[in-house]
Amino acid sequence: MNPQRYLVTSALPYANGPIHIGHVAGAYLPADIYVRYLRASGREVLYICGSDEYGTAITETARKLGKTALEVADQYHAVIRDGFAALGISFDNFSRTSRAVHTETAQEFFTCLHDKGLLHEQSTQQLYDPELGKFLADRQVRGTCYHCGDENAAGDQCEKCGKDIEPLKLVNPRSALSGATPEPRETKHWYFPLGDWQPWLKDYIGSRQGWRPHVLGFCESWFTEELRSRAVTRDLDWGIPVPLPDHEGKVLYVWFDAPIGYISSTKEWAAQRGTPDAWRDWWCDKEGTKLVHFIGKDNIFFHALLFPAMCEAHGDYVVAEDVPANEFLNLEGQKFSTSRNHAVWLHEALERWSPDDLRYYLTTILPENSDGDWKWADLRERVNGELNDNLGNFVQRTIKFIGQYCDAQVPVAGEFTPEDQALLDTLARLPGEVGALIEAYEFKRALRTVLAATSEANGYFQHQAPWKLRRDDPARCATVLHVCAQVCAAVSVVLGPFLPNAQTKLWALLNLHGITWDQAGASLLTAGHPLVREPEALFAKITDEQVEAEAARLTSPASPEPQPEPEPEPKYVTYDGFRETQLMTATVVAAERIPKADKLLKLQLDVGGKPRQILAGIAQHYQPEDLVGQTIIIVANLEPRKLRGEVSEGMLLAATEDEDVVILTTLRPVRSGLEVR
Ligand code: B3M
Ligand code: ZN
Repeated sequence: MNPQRYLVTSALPYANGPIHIGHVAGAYLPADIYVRYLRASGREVLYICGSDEYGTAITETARKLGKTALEVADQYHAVIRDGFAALGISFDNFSRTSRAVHTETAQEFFTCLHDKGLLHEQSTQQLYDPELGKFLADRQVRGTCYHCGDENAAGDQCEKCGKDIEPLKLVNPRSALSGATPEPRETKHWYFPLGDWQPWLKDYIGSRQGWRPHVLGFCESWFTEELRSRAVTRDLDWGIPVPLPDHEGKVLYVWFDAPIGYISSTKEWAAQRGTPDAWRDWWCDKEGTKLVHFIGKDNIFFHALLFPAMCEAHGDYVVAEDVPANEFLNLEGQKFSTSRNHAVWLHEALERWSPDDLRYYLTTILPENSDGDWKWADLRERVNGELNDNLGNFVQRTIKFIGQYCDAQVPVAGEFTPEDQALLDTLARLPGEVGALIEAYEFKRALRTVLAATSEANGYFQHQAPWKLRRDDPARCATVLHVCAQVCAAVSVVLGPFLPNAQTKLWALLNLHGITWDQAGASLLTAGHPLVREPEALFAKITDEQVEAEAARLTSPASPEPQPEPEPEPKYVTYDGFRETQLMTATVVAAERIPKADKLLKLQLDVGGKPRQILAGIAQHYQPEDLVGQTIIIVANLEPRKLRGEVSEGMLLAATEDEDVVILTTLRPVRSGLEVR
């Protein structure tokens, strides 16, 4: 396809909470790199997003926080929008599905399918809360899972065993809203018969080029059975009203209206710039528009199957050329978890980190074809080693050198040696190579290619040693610096999509601006071009303390937002399991501090006549002499461990609160070696 214009979308985030860097890695940063590159190469691009404000996730949050759904959406729409702006995600428009333009667009879409006879109405049984007098959404029902027996399964999915749930089959169902026992009642809904579109979908997906294997595999797995009809309406009070008479209390299903949000956000953009019809150029020119949806892998079904089929059924709209879904990002080896505060919230991270550091590290670990893992220590290593020591250092030393010894002007080049030429050839290839990788959605490799060029350039600088040439062969020195300056210029262009702030800074140092992608391979700086004399560093190094503070944050109980906490599950040990732990009384015979270990005390114990040594982290709470003669309780069959070169054969029991530690003892003196149970 040789498109006239690129219409790029990122999944509309649910406005029921802040977004974390896992979301950013999935649907936003890759799309932003893509559109920034397209714009730099002179393509016509529109980058569309907005917040997804309907659905039971929002009403649930609102209920728990005692707010209205719109209040919740207002709050998080702003948090999310500002976070994206601070990270430099360059949407052309960021709308909201609660706006009138979206209501109209989604209702028009529904009416079109309805009037063409492409939806059918069906009666079904649904659980009804008799106390509240309303139908319950699947996730507003809880009960016992008929797969695994867990008593707290939600009506759409069991969190315990992960299996899908049909709410009517739940054992002992209860309303999550009122606690009442819901009863099945008949209700009518409109269905989109996805199965009718299956042959078309197979052709559609079969004829696309270059889709990621995991996306194709996912779609093919859906085709092994007939696609079932999907209800596109719901009995809820928060959503877009079904635009038909006699349908009070019914709204459009959130996954029906949300992708239409891409269209309504484009309409809003067109109206805001005073060309209200311009949205049609993007959505209705099927030959000229290349539509690309950036999403996380959990949204593949909706973007690769449901929405294309909906658009095809509607008839007026372009369908996606590609859906480069990303896999998931983990955090320090574990899944992101809102309830455990195991997350890095975008708006918070931006208070402590530069957008470029976040963007750089995130790009190096994008989960393009397999899951990725965010590790703070890894971020430090990459930012320090790659951004600072490789890229930043090269730019800095080149501009500084020219500032000091060439009066801050790009020097005149003599004849190029094969080494010069090799590096200039790398530069000439750079925009083409990086651009091709970006167009193939290989953002990680694209960024690596940029860094490989600066790494080559660092080697060149080191090997040519301009600081020696300056005295021995000034003309040669000038040529080398000329080449190095060209490296800085070329890099400043290809770096832009990844690190827009660094690009702005670097352009200021180089006294350049507005260079397009295609110009980047040629020589961008002529002899005599003025540079900044004393360049400021492009990046700053990250300290161990910064990384440690992040690690501490992850384990700290303070949750950044009033996230509703799920009830903690009791963790039972079996009776026998407990009996395996041998607790015993012991008498402290001697105690001493351990040199260089300011927390540990070494205790010599008597346990039923047998000597035993344990180490305990209590040195800041007890004087050794106060412990001698005391009866304490120990775990007697704990695997021996070596701490600070000393063996510890067990552990004493103590109650802890914050910093305080109180050793457990017995109400009256007893002999040592007694079993405690
Ligand atoms: N809000 C789900 C999500 O954020 C959903 C995406 C809508 S895209 C049209 O994962
Ligand atoms: Zn289950």
